Amino acid sequence: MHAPVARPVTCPLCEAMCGLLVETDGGRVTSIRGDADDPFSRGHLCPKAVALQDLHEDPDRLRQPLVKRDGRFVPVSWGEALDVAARGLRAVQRRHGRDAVATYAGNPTVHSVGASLFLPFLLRALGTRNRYSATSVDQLPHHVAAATMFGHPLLIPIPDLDRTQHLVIIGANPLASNGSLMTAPDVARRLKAIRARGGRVVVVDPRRTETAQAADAHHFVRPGTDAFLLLAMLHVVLAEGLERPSRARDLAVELDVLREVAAGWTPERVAPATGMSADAIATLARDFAAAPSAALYGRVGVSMQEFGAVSTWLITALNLLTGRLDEPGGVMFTTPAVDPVGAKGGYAPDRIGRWHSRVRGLPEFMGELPVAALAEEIETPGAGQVRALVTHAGNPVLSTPNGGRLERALGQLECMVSVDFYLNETTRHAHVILPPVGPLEREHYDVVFNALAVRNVAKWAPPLFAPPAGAMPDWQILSALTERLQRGWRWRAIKQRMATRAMRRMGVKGILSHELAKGPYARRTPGDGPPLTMAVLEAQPHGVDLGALVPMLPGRLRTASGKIHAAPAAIVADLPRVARGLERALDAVRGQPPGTLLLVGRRELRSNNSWMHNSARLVRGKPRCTLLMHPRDAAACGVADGAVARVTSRVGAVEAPVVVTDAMMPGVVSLPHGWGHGRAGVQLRTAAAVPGVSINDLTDDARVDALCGVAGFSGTPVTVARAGDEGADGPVG
Ligand SMILES: Nc1nc2c(c(=O)[nH]1)N[C@H]1C(S)=C(S)[C@@H](COP(=O)(O)OP(=O)(O)OC[C@H]3O[C@@H](n4cnc5c(=O)[nH]c(N)nc54)[C@H](O)[C@@H]3O)O[C@H]1N2
Ligand SMILES: Nc1nc2c(c(=O)[nH]1)N[C@H]1C(S)=C(S)[C@@H](COP(=O)(O)OP(=O)(O)OC[C@H]3O[C@@H](n4cnc5c(=O)[nH]c(N)nc54)[C@H](O)[C@@H]3O)O[C@H]1N2
Ligand code: SF4
Ligand SMILES: [Mo]
Repeated sequence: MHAPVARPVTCPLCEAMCGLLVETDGGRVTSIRGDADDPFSRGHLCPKAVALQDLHEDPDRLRQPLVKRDGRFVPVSWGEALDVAARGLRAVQRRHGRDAVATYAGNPTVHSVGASLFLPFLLRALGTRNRYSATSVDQLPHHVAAATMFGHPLLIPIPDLDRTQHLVIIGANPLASNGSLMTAPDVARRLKAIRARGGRVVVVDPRRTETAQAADAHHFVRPGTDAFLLLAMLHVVLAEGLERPSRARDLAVELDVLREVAAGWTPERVAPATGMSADAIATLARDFAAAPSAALYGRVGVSMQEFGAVSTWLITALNLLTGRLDEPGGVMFTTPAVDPVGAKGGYAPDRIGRWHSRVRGLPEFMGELPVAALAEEIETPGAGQVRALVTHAGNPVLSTPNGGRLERALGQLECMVSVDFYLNETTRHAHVILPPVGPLEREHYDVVFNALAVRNVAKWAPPLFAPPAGAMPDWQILSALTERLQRGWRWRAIKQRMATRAMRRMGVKGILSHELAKGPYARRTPGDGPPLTMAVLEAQPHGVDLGALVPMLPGRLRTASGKIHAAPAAIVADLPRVARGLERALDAVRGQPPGTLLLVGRRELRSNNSWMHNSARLVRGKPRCTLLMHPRDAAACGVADGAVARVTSRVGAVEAPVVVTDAMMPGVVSLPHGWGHGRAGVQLRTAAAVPGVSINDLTDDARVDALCGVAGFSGTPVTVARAGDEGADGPVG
């Protein structure tokens, strides 16, 4: 008989890193609860945590590699699957050149320590410039601002949530998302604590979100106009002398450029475009600047838009000018035990566009191209055309703009290899699917999210379950594929091959031990605690608290100048485009074509991008893939609450049930992303029964931030009508 045992693990689903206690009996999960002994999450968990059991047990989760033969997937051995994959990719590269193979890395890659350590080797072995990832439908602008201002794309300042007295949240809904670029388990408690200590929380969002309802104040803002709003806030701060001296400010150059930039951007000028009154804008800036401590925080609502990079930069510039950067209660840099920033200058330079996409000329950043360009790179003939694709932990058919077009393009690939444990909307187009073990069958350490957390912490968890015989974690699949691709390389590539082998021999734990020894806690003095080693982490399985964030400047800067660039030239050069954008936005509010509404996305607590809808307990209840509309707009479009609406954009149309609510800003509608599981050939039985539609059958791949190429999801123009009222034009998602 087995006695049940409860072991601490970390939830890998979102950025919050909640500690969980998972009780198992034999090979089965018997319960999942919050780990009260985790020093960071202190017992918190959300409804998704228990769904880890469903994921573990899911009969639809792939456990054996699949190869497509005559249009049907057949299970094969690992050796055969890896051989077929490597042969297919090498054949395409031999015939058409290295860039003919594209790669796409999805979001769970960064939640898997093994994958994040070993994917780079595969990318190097492929040596293609057609590298894509979820970054360009997400946080790319944050990396652009961090790299150009501080010298490294991962030097993203994090709100010091537990000490701030004033938090302004622009385009984020942490009560649903559990926080992003702000790892903070139990964000609801932490926001409540701000108010309990006399501080304020202010939300700027085109929807009165869960977070807005729990805040002191909420302002509706017209989607895509945050850059105008932030420029006006900068104007107010400078015109009214609300700057504050600080150590960070003493390290900054180009402050005079900020002054030039802000001239003319008065609240009165931008107010009609943003939908906020000039008074409200000025008050927002004044209150922020006057608070004893404050953090201005923006997330996907401001980064996934046409002025994403400018908006993200302005947020940091405002924090800098008002003395909030690198100060307790403001926005601060982390000191992670395993440091992805590294000792020297950036692993990626601060330049944007060292090369460009072939068809549209979109810029490279950090070695990647914007995924909005992937479909056209596959479709457009000529030298350099993409003819093969490797996806890792990604579902771009549902998560990238105009996913329908990408989906059609995938059908035309000569070879597609997916490392993924579901046969879903994307992987069904693959020729080979290589399924890794599930999250409870692999080790866990958050290399990425510890570098983005509101507190310095570290935690290691060995695999909860031994992987089934023959099964492999991501890192073993990736290194096995890499080694096959390296076979037959000439002597000049020997070094790379040796490096891959050496890393593979070290394994994930060995690499982490090595990195810990190079990290900031390796030589702690006894007063601060023992030097942080793997042995210490193993002895403290609930996690090790390394303290609140501490001021890190100037030591943390990685710019060549050793200074903070308050107004990086590459970003400032984009301001004329922003000015034109304002004129366009002003024209639009004056004479918007009747019936045009602006579409935004949303998340809710029981979702996790596109891939957890196969858990019955997470999809139970009322339909959640609904179109939220203001009563005025619903009336104007002739749709009633509960009716099915047809939503049409330049690129497609979908039908979704309507929820009429004054939580929406008039003129704006909201659909969640990650749905659309009704496609044939998808092996997601639970999800397929509540399929919803994909917002990305409406979003437009032509709408990107021209500066960095991030998808411009926010504010996609759409029309809405009662389903069945219009002629049958365009595809239905
Ligand atoms: N439950 C759940 N949690 C998740 C995820 C999930 O899918 N489900 N996904 C995870 C991932 S990958 C990420 S990146 C994070 C994202 O975390 P968040 O950034 O908090 O994401 P959202 O909850 O989508 O909040 C974005 C908000 O921006 C608003 N918005 C849209 N357009 C605009 C605009 O133009 N301006 C402004 N000011 N606001 C706008 C939307 O109305 C929405 O309320 O969440 C993570 N956590
Ligand atoms: N319109 C609109 N579009 C959006 C967003 C939005 O707010 N609005 N949000 C964007 C954001 S922030 C993000 S991050 C992207 C996400 O976009 P993607 O990263 O492309 O997609 P996910 O939905 O995260 O799908 C993850 C895939 O990884 C697989 N998987 C899960 N765990 C593992 C693992 O450990 N190993 C491997 N190999 N596979 C695994 C799942 O089966 C699934 O196929 O979507 C973006 N798209
Ligand atoms: S908030 Fe939920 S999904 Fe995110 S880490 Fe915690 S338990 Fe997991
Ligand atoms: Mo994301």
